[in-house]
Amino acid sequence: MSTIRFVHCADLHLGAKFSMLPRQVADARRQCQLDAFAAAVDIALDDALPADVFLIAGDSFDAATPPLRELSFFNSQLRRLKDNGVRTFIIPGNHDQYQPGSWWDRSEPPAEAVFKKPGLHKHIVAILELTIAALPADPTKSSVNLLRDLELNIETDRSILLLHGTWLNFGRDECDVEYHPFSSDDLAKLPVDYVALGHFHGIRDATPLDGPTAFYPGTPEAIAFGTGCEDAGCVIVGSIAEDGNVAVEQRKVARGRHRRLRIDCTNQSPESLERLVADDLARDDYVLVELGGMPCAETAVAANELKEKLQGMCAHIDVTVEFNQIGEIPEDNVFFVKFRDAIEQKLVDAPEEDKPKWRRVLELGTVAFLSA
Ligand SMILES: [Mn+2]
Repeated sequence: MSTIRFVHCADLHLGAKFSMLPRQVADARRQCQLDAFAAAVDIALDDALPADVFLIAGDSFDAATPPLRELSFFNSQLRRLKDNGVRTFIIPGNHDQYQPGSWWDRSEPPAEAVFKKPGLHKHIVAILELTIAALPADPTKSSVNLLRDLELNIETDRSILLLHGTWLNFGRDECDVEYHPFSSDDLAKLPVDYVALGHFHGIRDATPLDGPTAFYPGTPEAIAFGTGCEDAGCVIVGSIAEDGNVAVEQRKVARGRHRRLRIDCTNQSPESLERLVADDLARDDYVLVELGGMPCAETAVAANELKEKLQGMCAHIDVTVEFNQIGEIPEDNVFFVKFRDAIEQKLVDAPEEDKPKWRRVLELGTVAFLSA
């Protein structure tokens, strides 16, 4: 008996729409998804440490009917694994859920096993003394905790469970859809060595205090801004030793990084605002900047030019501007207009070190006018 090596990925969401991005950028992101999946397969085929099994814990595709390009790419990567002796195990998720007659029935991915239908499945790989157990989702009963009354008997020395669902102890559902929820206590009771989870889009260690190692790898390539996607871009590479000892590490496969920056512009100068966004900007970043607060006039102008200024520094940047009230004082309020024009003139004339003070005067004065 030798050490078992595995690669665990989930939530590939191949063919995602990326509807928040312009069409060309969305196309490029879909290509990045395919590249990230191929990178995960490359890791499994690593000459020095090839994997024995490749696990996909749900949501291989973004939709129940995947686009043909994605479907054939997916199958070609599974073929690479199979041709090199790596056994692939797949469960559907809530996005690519199984229905009789769906593509899961029409397309036969070249995997060792696709666990499609609801219920407990067990697949023994005798040569590895390994059981792969799976609890594919039941779309008609997605609020049911599949672990609560589970009777799982394992007859081999080593075992892995595949499950797509919401880990309740994380505090919130990162995917907005609570799906086959379970708790850390449920995980702790499982008689397996490793739980290969899917559904959350960031990498999460769900290992209970006393129980099997359990991980969400997150999406290999981020598909949205927020909802865990800041921590996306990885797969889990792990091993189960002869004594059942499990070791895992995360491996980056993503090319791009999705980042959402929320900035209160109230006390920012144009320069400090630009620095806040630009400082840690990388070529392959997809960035959504949400500007709020109540900036001075100079910063408000700079905010509107931010996108143009920074778009060459990253793959894509979008800036939304939602400032409080400042524009809502009517221009026919002559006292306010006089005050504002006078302070803005001060801002132009004042030496650099005095400008923050005048910005503050403008802010406070505006607030005073607003509440008058
Ligand atoms: Mn999901």
